[in-house]
Amino acid sequence: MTEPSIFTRILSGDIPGEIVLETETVFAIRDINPQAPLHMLVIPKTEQFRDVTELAAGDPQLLAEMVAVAKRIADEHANGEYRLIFNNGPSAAQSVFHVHAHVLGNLEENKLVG
Ligand code: D5M
Repeated sequence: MTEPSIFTRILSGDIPGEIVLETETVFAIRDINPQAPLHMLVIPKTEQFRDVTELAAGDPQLLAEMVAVAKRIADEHANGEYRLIFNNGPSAAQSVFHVHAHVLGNLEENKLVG
């Protein structure tokens, strides 16, 4: 059996992490290395999808749920506007192969990261 991902370990309470929002199918945490004043990760509870390409093909409804949760985060922690980033593959800076969306907000004008 493969090891649970770092995100699954946070969800199960195996390692510390503040879950800021949770639905039946997804949860959100603050990124440990924030790249913007608001930087959260929206993560499906299942780790069966490595990246958004697999997720979109395998469970588009779950992808839609991730986007809805990203919007809720932006409404609660920013002004409703947000950047949504999926890194796909090691050469595109993906380091955790349990699909997750980066939600960035409260960016200063003309200072967009990445
Ligand atoms: O994004 C993986 C992201 O996961 C990266 O921005 C750091 C974040 N990370 C890693 N470990 C933790 C813990 N323990 N808490 C919160 N955030 C974490 P990627 O797109 O795969 O590069």
